Amino acid sequence: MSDKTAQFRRLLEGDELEFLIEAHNGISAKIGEEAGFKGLWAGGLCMSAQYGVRDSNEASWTQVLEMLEFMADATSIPILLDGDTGYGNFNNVRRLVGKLEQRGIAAVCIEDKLYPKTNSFIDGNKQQLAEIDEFCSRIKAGKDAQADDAFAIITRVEAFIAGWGLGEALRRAEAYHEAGSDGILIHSALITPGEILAFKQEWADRLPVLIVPTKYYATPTDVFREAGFSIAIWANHLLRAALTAMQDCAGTLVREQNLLSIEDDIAPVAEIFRLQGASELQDAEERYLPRKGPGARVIILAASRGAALGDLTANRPKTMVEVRGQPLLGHIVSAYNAAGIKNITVVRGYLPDTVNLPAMDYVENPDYADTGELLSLACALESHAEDGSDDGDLYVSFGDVIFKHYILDIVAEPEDNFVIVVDTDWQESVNLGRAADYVTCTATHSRRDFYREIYLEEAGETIPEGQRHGEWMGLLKVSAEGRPVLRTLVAELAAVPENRRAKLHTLLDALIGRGHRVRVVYTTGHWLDVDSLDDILAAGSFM
Ligand code: SPV
Ligand code: MG
Repeated sequence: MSDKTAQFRRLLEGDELEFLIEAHNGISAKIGEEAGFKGLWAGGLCMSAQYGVRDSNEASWTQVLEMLEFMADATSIPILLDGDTGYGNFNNVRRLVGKLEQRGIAAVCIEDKLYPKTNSFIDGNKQQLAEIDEFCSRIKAGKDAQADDAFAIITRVEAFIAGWGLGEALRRAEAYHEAGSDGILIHSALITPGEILAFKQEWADRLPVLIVPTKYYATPTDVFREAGFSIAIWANHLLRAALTAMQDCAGTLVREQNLLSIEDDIAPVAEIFRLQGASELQDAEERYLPRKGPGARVIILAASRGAALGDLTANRPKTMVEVRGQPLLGHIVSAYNAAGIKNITVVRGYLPDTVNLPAMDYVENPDYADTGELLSLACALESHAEDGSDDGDLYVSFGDVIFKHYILDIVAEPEDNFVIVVDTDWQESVNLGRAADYVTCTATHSRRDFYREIYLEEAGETIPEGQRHGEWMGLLKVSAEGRPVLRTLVAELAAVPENRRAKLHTLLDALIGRGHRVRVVYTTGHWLDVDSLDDILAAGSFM
């Protein structure tokens, strides 16, 4: 027995009058639960309306099922589905019951009409009722299909709606009772409760009775309580409240073309996040993505123009040149975001205002035109020094180097204080004729010895061909412990006038010179340094 079916049984069979509130999607279901309701009515009228279609089985039953799953996932109280006619005959009802149980729905209500039905308040007396025997076969098949004994099938008597009177209503209710129904929903379209009270008086307590007081809403609730009804369903009120609010808001915005007069009257965006449970995801990210630590940061060095790209960088720096509809910087940021790293600082220089992607920090290197990467890094580190948050890894990346996401996984793994990624396909860069940061390491790349820990011995553009073990792809990871070391060393190096135009391999060599170990992880390709128009074309197919 699931908890929700048991909860619904208690509402149905308890002595008190209980209430269900209509809900039509995940968020309205959650709102109903938070307000204090002990159960939800997934009404056909409002479920169809939220899809923008009529309550005439225009939405398929599986579309209803999909929405029910979101509602059940969002809440811990039972849901009674308004299952219309059961969407067909006995066979459709059995399948429906099985599927509802699978999706955590506690109960279903089926009404004694024919598929496709229409809403009871639209020409009710023209509506055709099902044959009693045929309807009973739907109930029996549904009851036989349920796996959980506590799952409830409520049967809805439409005799009053169709204008057939009390005798027919009682006759039908009795037949449905015998067929195995767990409760009777007696419906009426009158504005007074006469019909439902008459029914309840005759019916007494043979089965619990549910009502939908949409039309006879003026009736004091104590009248229902005293008559002994089991459940009153407020069947459409959340949707109606939402409609009025949405119409007011939309109308005001069309008229005023300004948000000021509505802002204080509508829920803040933070309320949407709260209802969605955004904070739970943030907690989970901390639990499941611990690797890079909450303080993981990225510095992207993107100050230079990239004059070799000609007109493409006349109005923006290289990092903002688009490849496949997104600037290079956007591709780089996406790779970090995908690894759960969102704290990103970009060092700008050339045309800084054009480097303006959202959700990151910017630092300027005003001397970008005659300084190198080392000085740009110094600018970023100085700005970071102020916030003192060295509690996660630091990644240093170039604004013109794009790479496959997995590169971040391989560089994240080693726990050394300094880790770089080295491409063993370094011959490629010789062919392209561009400057490259070659490296010599403690061992060459070997498939057989892939688990071996390899460290950097030297980095630079002038390492002779015979001593090159690969090309540094420009990615450096520094551990939380290594970050203060890095900051001190970069500040020291940046203060030396000869280092004004220094590239970052100067830093790697200085680290080794001071006795720090720089761990190397090898890769074969899977990154691209965008230096020329040919590279731009290559980048298109690379992404
Ligand atoms: C619904 O809410 O879809 C109902 C109740 O079936 S009524 O609209 O009153 O028919
Ligand atoms: Mg309905």
